[in-house]
Amino acid sequence: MARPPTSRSAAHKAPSALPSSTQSDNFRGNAGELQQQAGGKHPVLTTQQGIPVADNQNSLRAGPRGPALLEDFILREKITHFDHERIPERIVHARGTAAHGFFELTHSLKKYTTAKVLTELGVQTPVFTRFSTVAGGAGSVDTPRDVRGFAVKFYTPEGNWDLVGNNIPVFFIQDAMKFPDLVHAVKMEPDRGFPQAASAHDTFWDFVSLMPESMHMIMWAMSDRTIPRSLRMMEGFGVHSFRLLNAAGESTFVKFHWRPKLGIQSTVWDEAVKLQSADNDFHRRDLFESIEAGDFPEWELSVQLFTEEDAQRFPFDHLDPTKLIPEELVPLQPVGRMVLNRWPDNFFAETEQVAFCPANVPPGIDFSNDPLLQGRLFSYLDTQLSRLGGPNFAQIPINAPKCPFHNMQRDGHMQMQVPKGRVNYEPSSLQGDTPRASLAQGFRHVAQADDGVKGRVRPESFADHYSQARMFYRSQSPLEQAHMASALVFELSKVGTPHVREAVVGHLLHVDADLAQRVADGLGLQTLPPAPATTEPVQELPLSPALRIIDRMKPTLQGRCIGILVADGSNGTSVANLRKALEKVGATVKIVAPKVGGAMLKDGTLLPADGQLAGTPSAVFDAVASILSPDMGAQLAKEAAAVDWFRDAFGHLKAIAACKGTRAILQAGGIEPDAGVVDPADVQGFIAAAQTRQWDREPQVRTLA
Ligand code: HDD
Repeated sequence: MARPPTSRSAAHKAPSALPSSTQSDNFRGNAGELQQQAGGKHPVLTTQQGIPVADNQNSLRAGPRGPALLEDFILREKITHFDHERIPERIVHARGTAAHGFFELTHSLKKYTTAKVLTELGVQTPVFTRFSTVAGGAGSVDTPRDVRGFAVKFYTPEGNWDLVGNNIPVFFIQDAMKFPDLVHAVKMEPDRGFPQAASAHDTFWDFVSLMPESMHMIMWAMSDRTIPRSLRMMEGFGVHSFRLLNAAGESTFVKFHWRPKLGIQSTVWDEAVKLQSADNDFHRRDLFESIEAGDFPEWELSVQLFTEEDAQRFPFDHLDPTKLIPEELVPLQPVGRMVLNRWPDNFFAETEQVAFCPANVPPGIDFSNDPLLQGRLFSYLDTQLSRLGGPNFAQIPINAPKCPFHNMQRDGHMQMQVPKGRVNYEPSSLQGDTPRASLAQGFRHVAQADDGVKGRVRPESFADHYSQARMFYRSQSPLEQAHMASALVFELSKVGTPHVREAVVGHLLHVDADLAQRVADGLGLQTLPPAPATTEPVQELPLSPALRIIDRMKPTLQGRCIGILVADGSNGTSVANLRKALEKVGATVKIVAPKVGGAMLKDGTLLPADGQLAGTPSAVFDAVASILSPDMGAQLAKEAAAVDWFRDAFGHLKAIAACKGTRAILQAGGIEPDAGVVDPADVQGFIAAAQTRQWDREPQVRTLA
């Protein structure tokens, strides 16, 4: 076999692209010429120690075909750094998407708090907001059925305030003592390592069946809230009662609510499932694209304020995090808005390294005795010590306050500051510039008398596990109730252990007998299992229509995306007219074609495509349209991707604007056009239909429990 030349004279010809001063026997095959494409002025590549690097392609070797040398500090440093590029992912909320923005106060809460972020009108407080799924790992998909984290870091002039909430106003458990059990139960099962990012498995439902306090949150988890259409269309909740503290030392309880400007909207379950294959990054991409387009997501911050005396009159204990305060009971008062307007420069440095902690509150905000909150106050700092590698993570730019900060905390791993002077303790008399505590500006705690008997106790006022679960279920529209029943059937059908399935249905009997029956029927149970014993009677609480989603979907195309299918021979004028009309009312339009290079229109112009048909299923759109020649329509009617495009759009209750050429595809998909299927020439009709989902269609396309 012929071997490459090994003689020095043949092998060591320096590449001509190198300046003559760098040509030497030590360099060969430097691919400097490959790097000329970006243009601009490039700084010299260096090691971490600042040593300039001459060759970033070839490791140091004993001869061109010889072994690599240990001496190669450049190679070793590069590989060593790479080997340590990953840090432990969050045990929960590992998959996250974040953006920068600002919070602007519109109504001062001066009467209730001294916190400047809630009292100074018109000031834009910088924020960094991270949304997340809970159960899945960092590389899991965006659209499983799951609670979404909604964590906001306000960089206030009095230090960082982290409002670390969810898109659901209640939680599964009442006491932080149960959090590790809950998380172990919902994450992949420890012996088999699956399922990923899913609650539909035995361990989760086993835990739930033995923890009746989870039943209210289960109703939310099984509702359409956990399959949001977009991060921009989710509500957010601080969940717990917090306290506000005013200058006179008076305290008021507060609950925080975020409401999206685009309104709240969810997907349908089959769509969420298909999105998992269509686009793993569906939510992340949507947020990225909206911010890049200058279409900045916005939320209104509202508060519910109430006193201890008000709380005494509630038919539940507001310190129990499995309870919400219906807005019909304590109205929401809007106080400000949050706008997310800047995508992070670097995912790892910002989105991954950001560290939220519910204990981060500025003076004027304090905690309630909610036992779940009390446990959280400990957990986040603790987890960050190991996740971010030591006690100095607050110095990482994304975590550092944007106001001045000084203290005597010193040293430790990754210390980035170089404190000056002899004094690293307090009190001291040696230096005039050392930080001192300030009674006037410092954090004050609500002066509250607590003199209970020590014990591992649960208050009796936490014993009612079903009344609000019932209220939530019965407040939903019939269709949303059917979605919940179907979600329960889906999840429990993935549970292999019959007694677990039956135990959950037993709990449902306390929530709503009809719901229990529907789920039992869906599971094929021959008889209804017994309801577990309860210590408290289930109360008939007033219903809260504000908890629905379907009725509250905003009739707008803003924030929504329409796909238009075209192919060779499509009528360009029709496409342009439709696109213009849709964009005029705020929709984003994407062109889909059999080839990503685009379609050669009837008039001979090439219309580039945003997506290729086979890789851009209709699940990623809010409504679809098509403008096809009869020939192409007939051809595509034989194409599974095209037939699925329309069949799924129809099944996901989306409006369809289908030209005559498309009818063959609809026929192939067995679609019988209804009021939500219009002609693309009827632009206004299409816009009206696309602003909502075709809810009336649902019973025709799927059997709900
Ligand atoms: Fe938690 C992360 C929200 C209960 C312990 N939690 C985390 C995040 C959110 C929440 C949004 C992700 C923050 C980010 O984007 O980095 N958690 C909640 C809500 C809860 C809740 C709304 C109940 C009302 N959490 C809770 C309890 C405990 C924790 C009871 C422990 C006792 N949570 C953690 C954690 C995490 C976390 C393990 C994982 C990573 C991290 O904190 O930084 O410490």
